[in-house]
Amino acid sequence: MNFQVEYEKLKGAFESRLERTVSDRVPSKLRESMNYSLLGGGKRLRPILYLSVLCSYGIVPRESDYLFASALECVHTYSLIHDDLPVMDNDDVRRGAPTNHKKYGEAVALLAGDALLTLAFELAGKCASSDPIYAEAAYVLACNAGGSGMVGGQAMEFTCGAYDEKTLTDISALKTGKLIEAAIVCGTISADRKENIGAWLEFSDSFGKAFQLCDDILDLDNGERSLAALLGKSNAEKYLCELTDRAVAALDRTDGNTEFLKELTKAVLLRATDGL
Ligand code: GRG
Repeated sequence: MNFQVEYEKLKGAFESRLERTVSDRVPSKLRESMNYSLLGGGKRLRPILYLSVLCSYGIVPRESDYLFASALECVHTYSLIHDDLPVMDNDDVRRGAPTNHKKYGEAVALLAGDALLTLAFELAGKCASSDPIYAEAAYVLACNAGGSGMVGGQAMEFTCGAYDEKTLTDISALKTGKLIEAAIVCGTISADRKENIGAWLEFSDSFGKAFQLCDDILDLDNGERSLAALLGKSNAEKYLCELTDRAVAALDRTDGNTEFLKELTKAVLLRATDGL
């Protein structure tokens, strides 16, 4: 298996569907703003994790799986647009280009985020109406994205006051970890392999922690509060390698063919040193 070839193939198959996700009925400025962020690059990590869980059990993703994968990417994209707004992180650049509000203004960017979040559940609902197995996946996505998941983590970051190791770990488990967990758990549900959920949750726990740590290490020069800054670069890198090993070991317990996921895990998590 050539990892890079397989990754580009899966990403390409996903993106060709994603291009058709935002309806022509959406008013043109709003549609442009939604597509600007939705189709403006990114690793497509959460959809690829979801689809790879299915593939690990020899399942060829159905059109409804691409729809569900798009729902995950819509939630991720909305979170980035809102996170960049002046009232949150106030960032001007994302993925090397102006942030959504810099290009379209704050009102349109806010609404593009709202519309993408709503679209995610329109897509998940469409999947559930074609096959009831997706109803549970939609429920998991909602739980992990909302106040007790990703949004809750973002809220904690703004309100917690103290930034010790435990608090930073708790914030990242929600803010970053919960959407990654949703991708993996929803893949397990759609594959009808809930008997393997324990191993997938272990994978997701280590992957989520390592993903945030890797992002922190890449961001160390920006002087932001983070676990990597607290641990120091070399300890953070050591811990990142440990978490990556744990994630890869968990994949061996899933009862699937996880060669691709192992390569993906190493490429994504060790990009602080290697690059993807
Ligand atoms: C609900 C407003 C709101 C925010 C939720 C996810 C989030 C919290 C904020 C986004 C900012 C951020 C840096 C989160 C940490 C997780 C992370 C590294 C996100 C970037 O994800 P990638 O690397 O992005 O998958 P690409 O560009 O590849 O899609």
